[in-house]
Amino acid sequence: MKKIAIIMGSDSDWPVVQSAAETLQKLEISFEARVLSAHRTPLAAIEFARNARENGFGVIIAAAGRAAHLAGVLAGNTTLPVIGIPIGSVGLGGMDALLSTVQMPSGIPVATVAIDGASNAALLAAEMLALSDKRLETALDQMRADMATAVEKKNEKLQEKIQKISL
Ligand code: RP5
Repeated sequence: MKKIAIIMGSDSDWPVVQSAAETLQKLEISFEARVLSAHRTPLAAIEFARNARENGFGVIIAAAGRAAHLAGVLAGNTTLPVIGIPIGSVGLGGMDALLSTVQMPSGIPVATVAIDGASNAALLAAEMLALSDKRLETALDQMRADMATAVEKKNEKLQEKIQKISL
């Protein structure tokens, strides 16, 4: 199976990005995570994107905050799917990163998840790889089934609480 790249603009993004790594680990998907910046290390970011397919990656997840050009710069240098995670930060609360990541010009797509939506970025990347991987498709189906069971249990607990109030 192809690997997933998790690229972040700064190590300060890791507390949010960590849940993407955890989700990929749960699904037993190989990944590499590293810091690369569209502004502070632009040439290294471009080189990474240009070689990513040849280096065995299938999807790139790119997380950045503030003037978040990382996902767009990577997407402009590869035809692998790029998923952007806008990181929330003090000041504009992540709206800056959201707009910088999502408003791509025609021809260079970035699939943008919610502000700090790291876990969904990992799930979307997994769904892309699952197009050609039956084991992963089954694992994703199981994850959805577990989620539905958890919601049913929460609802049962809520009903018990409501019954106690009305007694
Ligand atoms: C962005 O600037 C990074 O992705 C990070 O979210 C933000 C702040 O970076 P640091 O100053 O914490 O390194 O490029």
